Amino acid sequence: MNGIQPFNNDDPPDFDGPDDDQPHKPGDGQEERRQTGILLKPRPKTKKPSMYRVLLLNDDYTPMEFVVHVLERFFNKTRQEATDIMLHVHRRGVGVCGIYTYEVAETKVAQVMDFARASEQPLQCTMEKE
Ligand code: TYC
Repeated sequence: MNGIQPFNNDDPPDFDGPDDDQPHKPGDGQEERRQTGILLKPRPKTKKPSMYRVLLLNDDYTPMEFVVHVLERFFNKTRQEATDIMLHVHRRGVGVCGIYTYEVAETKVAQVMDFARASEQPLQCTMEKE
């Protein structure tokens, strides 16, 4: 197989006349009929969303237990996972809490920053495109 799927006879193609080879505008749904004259079965156009890493930054003041609590509460980590991530951030300066779509990542960052501020901790949380 060459990966090209012609329409079968149950699903007759509708030629739209002798000017079928006319140029067309991008996005008009005609892309699959260009050049070859072979009609390809149109696939629904789905796009994977871009993903974003939510990062915690180390500082010298925020208690380790507070960071572990943040990871459990906002990132649904177990105590062991949270401890591992916290220690990674403590030692390396930065670490990944989770990877989310833009809106979810943005919400997590805001939740952590609000909670840290309300708790008078300097903990910093940010996000970056994957
Ligand atoms: N370095 C902090 C301490 O020694 C602990 C800490 C870990 C702070 C991770 C922030 O994102 C952080 N108390």
